[in-house]
Amino acid sequence: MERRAPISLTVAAERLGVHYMTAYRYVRTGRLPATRDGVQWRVDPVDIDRWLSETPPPASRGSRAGARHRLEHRMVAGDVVGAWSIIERTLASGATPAEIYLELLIPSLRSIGGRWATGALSIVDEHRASVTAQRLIGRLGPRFLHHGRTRGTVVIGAPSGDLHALPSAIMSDLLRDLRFTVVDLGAGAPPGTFVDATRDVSRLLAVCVGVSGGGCDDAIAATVAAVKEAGVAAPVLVGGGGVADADHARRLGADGWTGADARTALAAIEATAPRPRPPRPRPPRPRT
Ligand code: B12
Repeated sequence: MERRAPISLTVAAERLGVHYMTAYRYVRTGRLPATRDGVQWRVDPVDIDRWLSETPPPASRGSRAGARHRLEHRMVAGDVVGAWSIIERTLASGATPAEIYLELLIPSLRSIGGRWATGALSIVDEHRASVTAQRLIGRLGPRFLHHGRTRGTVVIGAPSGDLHALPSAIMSDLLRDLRFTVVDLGAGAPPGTFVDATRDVSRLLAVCVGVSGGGCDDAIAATVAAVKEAGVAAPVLVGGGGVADADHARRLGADGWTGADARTALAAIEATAPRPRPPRPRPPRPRT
């Protein structure tokens, strides 16, 4: 295996998600191996990986943060059964399926992406974690389906060239939970596919193009243009990590920007829909 360069204690603390002084205490008490380089402490990234995989955060054992931490490590290990049991336990302790996505799965995926970007995880780890996430989403999906009339239809997907399918799958479930009908096109959908998906749907509210990384501007612009040229009246919203801000979205021809986060995206999409009808008041019971 390729040897990675030692890292400073500041970087080690960041990766462990603790304050510098806490990491320093781990070193001074011998819990985290480190070597002296002049006045600096140096830590082997392998020891950080070992620590993260073996040590649940002590302050949060049994808590949502602890579950998130354990989930991330089961995902990286490709352990679907272990990962699912963490989700089941969290659901049993009162979490909603939406909270599983917003507080456990999305932060875990983001953390895995960050650790991959800094070299702490390999591309194999990232792929294994993505496939595990896919299976977890498959098991959670049915829990977001509700009976009854929906608020309208949303077409969602990632454009040609973007291989990230998990964001639109997760967003689709969260939208179904909010009582929308969703046509999820997944990753790499060509402009014509977005157009075709808008045909014959009931009460189309929005066409949403989500992009996870940069470099997809041409594909997004082509998708927006194709939907507009087809005469689709519903707004086209773009967002995700690959669209920097509302100005960027406008330059791509879109009607709106969803932000780069699931919560802002849900709010932007919800704003295109009529407000849900409040529950009908029950008629008063006749007095006997
Ligand atoms: C899993 C993953 C992959 C998997 C995807 C597997 C799959 N089936 O989806 C694989 C391994 C294939 C992959 C490939 C690559 N990836 Co990748 N990947 C990730 C990772 C770890 C998780 C993505 C994910 O599902 N996140 C969970 C979702 C739910 O969170 P989210 O991405 O923040 O998405 C939210 C927003 O987009 C938001 N949203 C806001 N508005 C809207 C609107 C709509 C319509 C939608 C749908 C969503 C949305 O909702 C989402 C929910 O919160 C991210 C890390 C990260 N930060 O997320 C990197 C990441 C997105 N990948 C990255 C990179 C660089 C790549 C590669 C270029 C790597 C390479 N050199 O090959 C390729 C690109 C391939 C391509 N052509 O697209 C970078 C992008 C950096 C950038 N800004 O450009 C990230 C951020 C990693 C990093 N930290 O550097 N990747």
